[in-house]
Order: sequence, then C-alpha cells, then structure tokens
Amino acid sequence: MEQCGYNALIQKLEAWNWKQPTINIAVAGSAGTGKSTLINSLRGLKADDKGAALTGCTETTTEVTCYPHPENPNLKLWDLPGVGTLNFPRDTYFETVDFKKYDFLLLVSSSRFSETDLCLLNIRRFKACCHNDTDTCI
Ligand SMILES: Nc1nc2c(ncn2[C@@H]2O[C@H](COP(=O)(O)OP(=O)(O)OP(=O)(O)O)[C@@H](O)[C@H]2O)c(=O)[nH]1
Ligand SMILES: [Mg+2]
Repeated sequence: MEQCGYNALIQKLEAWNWKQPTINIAVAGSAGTGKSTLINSLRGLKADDKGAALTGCTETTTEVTCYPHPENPNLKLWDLPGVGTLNFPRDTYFETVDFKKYDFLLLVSSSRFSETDLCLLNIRRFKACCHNDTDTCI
C-alpha cells in the first residue's frame, strides 16, 4: 500500500480473488443480546423484511441458521441460538451448534460482559466482540 497506493492494492486483491474463499462467521452470545438483529443489519435488512432473521424479546433463534451476505454469498453469517438457556445450556452448547466448523466468532454481548462470554471467547482463535444495546446503556 505504501509503495503502490490504494488502487494498486485493490487490483492485487481482485487478482487474488479475495472474495472467493468461503468464510463462516458464527454470531454467538447470550440469549437476547441482539445477534439476529445484528445479522439483519449487516445484510441491510430490517426485522420485518423478507428473508430477515427472526427477532424477538423472548428466546427466538432455536436453530442454527445460515445467512449469506448479499454482496458476497461466500461470506456466511451463522445465527446461533443464545447460549446458557434451558434449551441451550453451556455444557452442551459447543457440540449442539458444532462450534468447530466456523472460521470466525463474532461475540455479541449487551449490558455486562459475562463468564459465558469469556468462555465463548476462549474457544476460538479468530474472534471479535460487539457490544450491543449501546443505545439503552448510555
Ligand atoms: N434497544 C435495542 N434493542 C435491540 C438492539 N438489538 C436488538 N434489540 C432488541 O432486542 C430484542 C432481541 O433481539 P434479537 O436480535 O432477537 O436477539 P438474539 O440475541 O438473536 O435473541 P435469541 O435468538 O433469543 O438468542 C429484540 O426485541 C430486538 O429488537 C439494540 O441494539 N438496541
Ligand atoms: Mg436470535
């Protein structure tokens, strides 16, 4: 970039076909932290749009569901059920959602960072945190 500039970098990336590899991103976290809402936003959708992930104020996502990004279907966002509920206890969560199949973890938390959040973060090498509900925290 320093040597060739932005345009040359983009040309190199295009030649390398950077959109080709499939990347599976697990969007995980405790129940109700806004995982499905975040996936909808990343896909440019509102909750009531066709094809949007179901959102709600009670436990909503009960099956792992894949949502390919509209601009690059190889970028797959996986909507995971909330961890640590009666239906998805932490002890069996990682096997239930087949946690090892994802390339990247996007951890969604709201309010306080919890022991469960830390547990999820310790599992994956490639990860990022998203603190949701900031509008209600401020
Ligand atoms: N104020 C506020 N509400 C939000 C935000 N994100 C999500 N919500 C609301 O929080 C509730 C839960 O959102 P979901 O996206 O269904 O949460 P989830 O983590 O997918 O929930 P489960 O699938 O049950 O684990 C919904 O009523 C959303 O409208 C946010 O950033 N701010
Ligand atoms: Mg959900």
